[in-house]
Amino acid sequence: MRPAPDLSLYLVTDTALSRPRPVADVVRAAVAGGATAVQVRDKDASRRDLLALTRAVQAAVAHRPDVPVVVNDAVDVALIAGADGVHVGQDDLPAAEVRRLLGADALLGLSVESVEHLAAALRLPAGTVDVVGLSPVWATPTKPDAGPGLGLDGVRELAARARAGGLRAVAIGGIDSGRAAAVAATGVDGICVVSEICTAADPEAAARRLRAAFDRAGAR
Ligand code: TZP
Ligand code: MG
Repeated sequence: MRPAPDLSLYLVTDTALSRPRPVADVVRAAVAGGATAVQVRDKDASRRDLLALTRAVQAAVAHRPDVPVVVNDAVDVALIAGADGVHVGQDDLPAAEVRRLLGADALLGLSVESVEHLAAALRLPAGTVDVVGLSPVWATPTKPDAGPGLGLDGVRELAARARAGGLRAVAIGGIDSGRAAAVAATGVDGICVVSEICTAADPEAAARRLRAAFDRAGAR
């Protein structure tokens, strides 16, 4: 059995939004504040730089083996770094192929933006995908091409379908501390956050606020 990590507050990194701070410093602070999982995401980085970034993030949370480090898209980088998992989108490598490469113990996430995407994920053999990222909850400047948003009702419906099919669900897009409780109340297993943490003057405090909002509303 794969361990089921706590995905309550899932930080997705952004190198540009973290500047001038190194991403690893933001990650360390966010985990101190209560982030429970980290995804290393940098669309502009070369594979070589993404590997270095992944290793820096792993080093920053080495004292917290309960906090998984997941790599966005790059299966090769995840394998080389010995990361805990990979997150892919609809246009990335197919989840079944990624699972085959990663083995049974890795955490595999898949972005879904519609009922159709989720239905396709649920048709995959059990154990292929662990968690779906419901995306986006709201339109967000962090990912301008992410679409108009599922809204809270959309997230609630998709989270229920995912859960009924044995998948965990996290939500991403436009989540800040003011909105975190409403998202938590939809029944998702976690909230994914980029800008609210990466642009915060105090990422530890930002993570603490988000985590408190999630725990209050989403406690299960
Ligand atoms: N996928 C869907 S929305 C998004 C990603 C990576 C960005 C979310 O960023 P923010 O700043 O938390 O809205
Ligand atoms: Mg992708």
